[in-house]
Amino acid sequence: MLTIAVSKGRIFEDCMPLLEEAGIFPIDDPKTSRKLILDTTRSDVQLIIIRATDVPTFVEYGAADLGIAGKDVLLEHGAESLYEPLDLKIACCRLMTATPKDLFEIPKRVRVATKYVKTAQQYFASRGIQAEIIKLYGSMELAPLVGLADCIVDLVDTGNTLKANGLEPRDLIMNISSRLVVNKAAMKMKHAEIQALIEQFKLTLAKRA
Ligand code: PRT
Ligand code: MG
Repeated sequence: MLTIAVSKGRIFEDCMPLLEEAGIFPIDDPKTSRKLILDTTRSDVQLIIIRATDVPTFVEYGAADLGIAGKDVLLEHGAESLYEPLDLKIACCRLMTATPKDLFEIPKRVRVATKYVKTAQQYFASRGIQAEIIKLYGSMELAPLVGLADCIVDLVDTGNTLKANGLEPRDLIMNISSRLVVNKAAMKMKHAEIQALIEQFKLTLAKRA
């Protein structure tokens, strides 16, 4: 049995076509079902539905053999504990700094609100900027509006969320996409099955390119 960990939001939407090309259709509709373990049309594959940020944890501990997670989430988790064999090129966006529109110069000692603490720390350190990082779990855009921070680090897709809050994107930290991750022990123990799945995903991705 192969267990694949996926999250319910935008990654699920984007990864379904990939899974379907590999013959993996969930039997219950994840949109309406409350089940957290979904059987699929392949009797040797099940899906578990978890929070996006929990995917690397389940895969690291072997509770799932494989997972699909955003590079943003993987960077924060620390990648050493997982194999990352494939960039699935789905759920793409950019990790960026953003500030209020009328802020012309970022202060020498900048306060940054973000849920990406590690990545932000590394980014500002690499640029020699002294940053005080304030960890938030959501609604980062609010922080500069109420004086909690000068700047945020967040994901940007269309830019509409920033715009609606009087912010603008400044520097690109990294292009983000979702990756296939694999538990290290499973990669050895279930090598043939996992490799076959990776090859199938590669084929689908090649057809798209
Ligand atoms: O379940 P939970 O809410 O805890 O997890 P989650 O919010 O991380 O899940 P989800 O489904 O929202 O995001 C999962 C993954 O999708 C992320 O880890 C990213 O890798 C990827 N992704 C791609 C995005 C976006 N695009 C994106 N635009 N994740 C979030 N956003 C948010 C962004 O944080 C901001 O609030 O959308 C807003 C900006 O969008 P625009 O279009 O207004 O710029
Ligand atoms: Mg979300």
